[in-house]
Amino acid sequence: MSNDENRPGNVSGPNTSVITKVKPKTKRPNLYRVLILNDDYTPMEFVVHVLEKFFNKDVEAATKIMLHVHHHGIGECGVFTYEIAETKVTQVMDFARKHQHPLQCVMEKK
Ligand code: TYC
Repeated sequence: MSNDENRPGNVSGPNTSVITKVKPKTKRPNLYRVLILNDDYTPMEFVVHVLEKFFNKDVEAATKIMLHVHHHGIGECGVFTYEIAETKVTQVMDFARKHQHPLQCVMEKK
């Protein structure tokens, strides 16, 4: 018996088709917020410079974020995929350390 149609296991019978659904496989990446923390020592102008240099903010946007952090303790610099966020955090921490400022930068999953 070589004909599948006639095999006992075939519950679908003749003239039937198996429809395989093609699933669109695009997955949204996990996103991470990059945040800076307030401290008492890092100069305001340095924080504005960091936001311009590493987060492509213009001076107005950078000043707004800096003042938000100054008043609220923490603020968002941007939202990125994991590797980009990690790179931003490293760049900011290295730059702050090089200039001997205690500025802290962290990332958190959205
Ligand atoms: N609080 C700092 C000051 O008064 C300014 C500052 C703002 C520092 C934001 C860090 O993430 C920061 N000089």
